[in-house]
Amino acid sequence: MTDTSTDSTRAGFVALIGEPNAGKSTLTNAMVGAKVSIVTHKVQTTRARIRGVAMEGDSQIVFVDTPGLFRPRRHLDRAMVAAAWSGAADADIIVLLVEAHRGLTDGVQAILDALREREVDPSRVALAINKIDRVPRDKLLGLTAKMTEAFEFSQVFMISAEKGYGVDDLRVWLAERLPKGPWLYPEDQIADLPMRMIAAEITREKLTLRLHQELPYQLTVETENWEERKDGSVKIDQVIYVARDGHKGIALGPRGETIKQISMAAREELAEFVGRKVHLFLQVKVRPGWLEERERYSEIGLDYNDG
Ligand SMILES: Nc1nc2c(ncn2[C@@H]2O[C@H](COP(=O)(O)OP(=O)(O)OP(=O)(O)O)[C@@H](O)[C@H]2O)c(=O)[nH]1
Ligand SMILES: [Mg+2]
Repeated sequence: MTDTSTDSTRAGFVALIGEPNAGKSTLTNAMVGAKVSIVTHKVQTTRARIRGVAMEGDSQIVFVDTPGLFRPRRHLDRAMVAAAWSGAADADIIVLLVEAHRGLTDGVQAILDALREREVDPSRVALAINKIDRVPRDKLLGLTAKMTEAFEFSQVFMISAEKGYGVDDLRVWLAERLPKGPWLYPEDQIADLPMRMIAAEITREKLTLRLHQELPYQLTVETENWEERKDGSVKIDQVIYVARDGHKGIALGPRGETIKQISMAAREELAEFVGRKVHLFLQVKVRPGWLEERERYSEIGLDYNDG
């Protein structure tokens, strides 16, 4: 007897690419129906490829959230951009996200040029004009015309990842176009990032939301210890590495108020994520060279050599 589950099932990878802040992580979470990738109002939030798994009918869609594409300056930037392009290269379908209110920016044009340079087959590239809740309807027609003139997208979608508009249509369309084959993950799995990395990302989100200016870009979070306790709770120890002495004081805040607030916010979300009580212990360490350390990169899920 043949295994019927593989006869009708489809599965594959869909890479979400775009400029920083386009809404890739918001869309990933909307597709998965749970928060698997952190979101902030700041650019360059996502640092590595994050996979989120969504089911649509008989199709399993593995969304690959990627770091934003921009002109990199630092070592870390270059490794992030390389990770994004490699996510796109491995994908069955690429969805380019652009912001409705910003339109065809120089940054978007650079991405279109790069797609062509890399000889990516346009038939596997769709366009999603995101944040349509921010612009009047009539503006969208002009933008669509401009975008389709600039690149031969196989399909154009108008969505609001945040409000959920158009998200179902996009998911159905993607599901139908994935190759036939068995599912790649168990049906109930939603992400494939290790727990300790997700935990570090949650803390980094709270730091990014709370701290100002350059600091969030110059820190990294690592989960050092994860201990399941007999009473059912979890004890998590994390280290926040900052690049400069002065940054430590800012992260801690007066009388440690800032880090306390951050810790509370992170602990609350972690508890929700693991469904248990969480004891979170944060430590801030100054490590001037971390942006050039191979080991820090692999902790984030990046390849140091790509920098
Ligand atoms: N108004 C509006 N805001 C949105 C929408 N989608 C995302 N945002 C907001 O845009 C900001 C950036 O969203 P992210 O999902 O972090 O963007 P990203 O593309 O993953 O950004 P990077 O990881 O930095 O590349 C956040 O403040 C989101 O709340 C949308 O449909 N409408
Ligand atoms: Mg992101």
